[in-house]
Amino acid sequence: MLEVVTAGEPLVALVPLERGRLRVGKLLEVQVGGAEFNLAVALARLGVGVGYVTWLGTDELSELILERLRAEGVDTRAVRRVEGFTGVYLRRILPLGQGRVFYYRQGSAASRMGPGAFDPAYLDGARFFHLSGITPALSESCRAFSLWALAEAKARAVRVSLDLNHRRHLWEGRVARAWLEEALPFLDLLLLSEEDAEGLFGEEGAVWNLTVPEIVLKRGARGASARVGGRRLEAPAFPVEAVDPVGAGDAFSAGYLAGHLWGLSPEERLRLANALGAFVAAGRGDHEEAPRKEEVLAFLQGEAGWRR
Ligand code: KDG
Repeated sequence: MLEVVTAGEPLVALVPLERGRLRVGKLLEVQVGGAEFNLAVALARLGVGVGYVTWLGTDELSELILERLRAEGVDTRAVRRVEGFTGVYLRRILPLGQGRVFYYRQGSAASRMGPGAFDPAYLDGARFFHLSGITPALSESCRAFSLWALAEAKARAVRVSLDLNHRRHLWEGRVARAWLEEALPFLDLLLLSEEDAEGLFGEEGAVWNLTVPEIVLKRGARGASARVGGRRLEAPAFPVEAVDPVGAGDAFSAGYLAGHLWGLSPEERLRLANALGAFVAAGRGDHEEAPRKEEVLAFLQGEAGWRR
């Protein structure tokens, strides 16, 4: 039984083994990323039944992605193979910690998804449909796909969550905001980073006025805040040495969704989400360090705000 269905573009991530400029030559590790892919893996490790929707090409990298999904126990029945290639992204971290990504993804198989890219009956019975704001930024057809999929989920009484994940290299803030206006009526849960809140709305406070029943603001090392119904909440982060924070936000969102599925209180959902974010930020890779359910529960036991 699928509890969560998510849709998006997987990317092969080329991650340098050490910090520094790529132009001088660095060893790169081949990993897999993509915001929804990371979330799907993190949920599967928590024991949540999760299905991933995408279009994969016919190249070797598509095989790698499919293998990884299967190995992690993510349902792939709605993955479609089409002519085309897999998107790639290259990471660079300078010695003082400034990170940057370089995308090679325009025209990829997944970026050609559009309305009808999967059979919407796949959503039947799911508790959540999850999307990131990266998918609508990929192409005009993906923009249409995202709104179509949100409407299909809503029509099937599947709750909808969106992780805004604004990627400035893909679309301007003005365009992202216009899309969000269209998506808002479908949303039950909006997750976004503090940086996106300030970048897109000018000031963080404006986010709390959006008409979404539940809003979660990720503050990285400063924890998280939420508005659930009319109630405002705060939760501190777990202190970690951030080795590679890319993907920590996706793990956070996975933890928050799992908290809903496990019937946790809003406070506990935030604790669980912060813990998942900490696990992933403390290791290399976009999702490699996402914990199993028993690992994260053992970590949380004895922590303030955790009574299970
Ligand atoms: O949240 C992590 C993602 O940003 C990363 O895995 C790659 O999906 C990605 C993107 O489009 O930047």
